Amino acid sequence: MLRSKLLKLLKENKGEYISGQKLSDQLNVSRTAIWKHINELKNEGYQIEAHHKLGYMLVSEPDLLIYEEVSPYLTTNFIGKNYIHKLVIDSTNNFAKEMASKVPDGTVIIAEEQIAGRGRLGRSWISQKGCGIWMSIILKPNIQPQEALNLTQVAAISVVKAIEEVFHVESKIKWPNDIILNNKKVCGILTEMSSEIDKINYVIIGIGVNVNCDNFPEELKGKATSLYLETNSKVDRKKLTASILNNLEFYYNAYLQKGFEYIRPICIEKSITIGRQIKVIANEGEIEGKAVTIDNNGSLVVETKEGKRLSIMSGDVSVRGLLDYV
Ligand code: BT5
Repeated sequence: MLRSKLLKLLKENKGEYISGQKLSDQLNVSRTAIWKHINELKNEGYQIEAHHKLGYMLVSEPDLLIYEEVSPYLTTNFIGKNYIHKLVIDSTNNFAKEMASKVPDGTVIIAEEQIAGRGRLGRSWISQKGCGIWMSIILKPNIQPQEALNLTQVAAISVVKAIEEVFHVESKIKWPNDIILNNKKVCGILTEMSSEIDKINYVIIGIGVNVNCDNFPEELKGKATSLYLETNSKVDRKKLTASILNNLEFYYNAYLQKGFEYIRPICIEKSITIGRQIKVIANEGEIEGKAVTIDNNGSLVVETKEGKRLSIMSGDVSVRGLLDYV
């Protein structure tokens, strides 16, 4: 990949000129080819100064989640090796669905803006331009379809760990798919799959993180937040994207090799739901009670007023004292 190699050289010499001749010698291509690629990079937002004698100097990189910007922080073996970046898309989960059968395990689709970002049950997900991480990861695990719900938990702990690693702030998981920071939602996860009765074709994990967003529509005020709003400083989306993917590969492998028991203690430790009074809208109807634990299958165990213990595989949970349940 000439482009990546050229960018690497420019980055290594950031703030200094590197001659066109040196670039063409090192990359073994003509100076015209270098010039063409430099122009392409400029069009993408790289600020590159060109001097007829001194050559080219990289001044700044664009704030885009393109592969060349995220990959220096990636330590994965398969997640993100195939990486598709879009400036605008309807929904990365929709695009992932169209691509899933044709692309390798671990493919990442990421967009700067979604115009029809989706939540669960047909709800919408606000995904403003350039301020968040809107991405979908295609996985092809050899597990039973009913176990795929565990992957939402795998993704949730990966996001929590990544936020901790990069920004040293502790977020919590509102079972099963929300990440909460200071009592507001900073990230949502949408897991979708295609399967036969006993075999998964693919799972799509859609992750939306509000990173540098500084305003939300009226209906989300008081409910949604961003890392920027909570930490008061603009945050590096590239590092966070890579860290989420690094953690995801780690916990996904651990889950596949050691089972849900391995990640269960982390899900419990990071849960904001357990120990609190909750309301769940589940297949079984509306259930009210205290969230007691997460069991070995990843289900939420709820104890009702009558002292009955119920295991819930999936559902919409409101936690008393949090967001809209008071
Ligand atoms: C979710 O659904 O939280 C899943 C969100 C998944 C988004 C990612 S982005 C990449 C990928 N591509 C997609 O199209 N989707 C995934 P749910 O639990 O149903 O929550 C949806 C609710 O969250 C909405 O009804 C709003 O109340 C609220 N909401 C919408 N946008 C938000 C935002 N940016 N931040 C916080 N809350 C939001």
